[in-house]
Amino acid sequence: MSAFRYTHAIVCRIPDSYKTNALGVTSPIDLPKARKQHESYVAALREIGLDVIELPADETHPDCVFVEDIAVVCNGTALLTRPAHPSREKEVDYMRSILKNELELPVVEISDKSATLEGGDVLFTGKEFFVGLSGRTNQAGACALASAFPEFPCTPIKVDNHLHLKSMLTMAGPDVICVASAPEAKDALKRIEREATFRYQTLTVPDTCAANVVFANGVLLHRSKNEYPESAKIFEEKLSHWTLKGLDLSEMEKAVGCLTCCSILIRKTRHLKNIM
Ligand code: CIR
Repeated sequence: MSAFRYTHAIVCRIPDSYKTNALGVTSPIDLPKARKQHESYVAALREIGLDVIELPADETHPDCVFVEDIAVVCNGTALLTRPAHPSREKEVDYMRSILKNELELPVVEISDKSATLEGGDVLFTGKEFFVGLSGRTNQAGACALASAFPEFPCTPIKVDNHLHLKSMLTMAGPDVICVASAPEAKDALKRIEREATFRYQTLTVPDTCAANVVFANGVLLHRSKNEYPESAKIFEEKLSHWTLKGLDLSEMEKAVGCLTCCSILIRKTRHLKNIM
């Protein structure tokens, strides 16, 4: 359980350039609505007791709201990633200063210039890492993750037809993987189950975007009943032992974003490394 206890979150406000220049936009973004949805997301993080660090909107980086991709923070260490897309490469510069100066975390950087790694491909179960090999993360990136966190097993998982591994599956509680019912998601889950060091229960939801949830401090943030009624019903039926909070995120989804992508969750303790 301690793996899903957090003290801080980093989020980033949405720039105007998000509407016109975010990557992978599928339909026109309603910017005021996007900002409202983001405000509700941030409020939900505050409600669960997190100290939220809100970075200012960065007009030069249209995708800056998707902070998850820029750093992986686990067990008292922050790993700065190497985003695959040139328009996102420099997002690490500001993040580096926040992690070092504001959060005073030890920051690890990836020296291998051939490596690409984005946080959306990094699934931490509390006991081990699975890292998606996708269009955004390569083998060298997966190796960099493994060497930054040598205390945990780290297994690469091939990602088909999706931006990231966590576009299809995420943790919905300790030892519970929430997975979409789509064939590629089921294939990714099979690969995970075959290679895993530990055993997990699974919860399947019909809507792929709804399989991306945030579990923190005993609260499950999931996509709202309004957006994905069938999946929301499953959360209500199967996970009623947690506090559930449904959120709208349609305007982030239009740029291939999801719930986990909008924050980096951090547990800060006085110790450099935690005993998990
Ligand atoms: C991108 O293509 O980089 C953004 N438009 C979406 C990033 C979503 N990130 C995530 O799922 N972790």
